[in-house]
Amino acid sequence: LRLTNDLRHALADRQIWVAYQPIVDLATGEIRKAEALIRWEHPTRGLVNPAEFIPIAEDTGLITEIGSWVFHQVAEQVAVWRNRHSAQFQISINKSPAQFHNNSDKLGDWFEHLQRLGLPGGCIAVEITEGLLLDASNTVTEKLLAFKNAGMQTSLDDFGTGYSSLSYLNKYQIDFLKIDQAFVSGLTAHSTDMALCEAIIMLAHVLGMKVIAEGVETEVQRDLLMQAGCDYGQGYLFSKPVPAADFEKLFSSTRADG
Ligand code: G
Ligand code: G
Ligand code: MN
Ligand code: NA
Repeated sequence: LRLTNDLRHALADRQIWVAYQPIVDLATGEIRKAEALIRWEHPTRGLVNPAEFIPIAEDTGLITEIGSWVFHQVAEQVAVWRNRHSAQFQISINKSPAQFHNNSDKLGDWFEHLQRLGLPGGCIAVEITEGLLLDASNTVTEKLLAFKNAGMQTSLDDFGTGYSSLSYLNKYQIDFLKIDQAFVSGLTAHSTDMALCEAIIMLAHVLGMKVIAEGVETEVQRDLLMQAGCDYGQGYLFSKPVPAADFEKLFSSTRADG
């Protein structure tokens, strides 16, 4: 209850900030994208895990305000990095199923904000989870289509842990599959996880999707993923999620001129 009250003030008191984790083109080592991950620095508790406060935000409806703030923040950041570092740079934002079920997002305002910044929709990707596609009510479908119609891309997060059917992947024209870190952490040559990764990647490519492997922590994992044909990698091997100012430094330590 206390936390709920605190969350009401967190945005205005600037306790909430966005961390960015690089997404790397495995073939070249270049940073091509970033995932935006929200952080709450509570004045007395310290860093509160999103797993703890996102559900509170959803129950209280604060998620609308937070989601809108994240979108605006990310749009301004992607404009800067496109200018300075990489013309095709893209940042993905996470959206929980609850954000699709309520109708309070003013998507029109968000899209206008992009236009004011002179940004195409493709500078943003929206990460959703498999459960959302299973439960594709009209509101969900319309919202997903609104993002796609605005030129934004969509990523299926934590892939392999839920129950997506192939027809959903095709129907909603998902652009990226993110292989869940559970499949990456145990990756060794000739393992079941390796066979699974190869199969997922092949399938994704047949359906015209690119693949991002999550939780890449070792060079061995990275090399096996490359061998399996994976397009992008994300994980502690490249960097943990960091503040924007620290992310800037990652650009100069790798090449990013895509
Ligand atoms: O880095 P990590 O522990 O922070 O992320 C925890 C979870 O929080 C992830 O599952 C991620 O999808 C979720 N998350 C991070 N940022 C956001 C956000 O802006 N909105 C929503 N809905 N979820 C987020
Ligand atoms: O949105 P999603 O549920 O995919 O959130 C990604 C989560 O994975 C975040 O909590 C992020 O901090 C975490 N993460 C990112 N890279 C790594 C990694 O290499 N190893 C582990 N264990 N976790 C990671
Ligand atoms: Mn994610
Ligand atoms: Na994930």
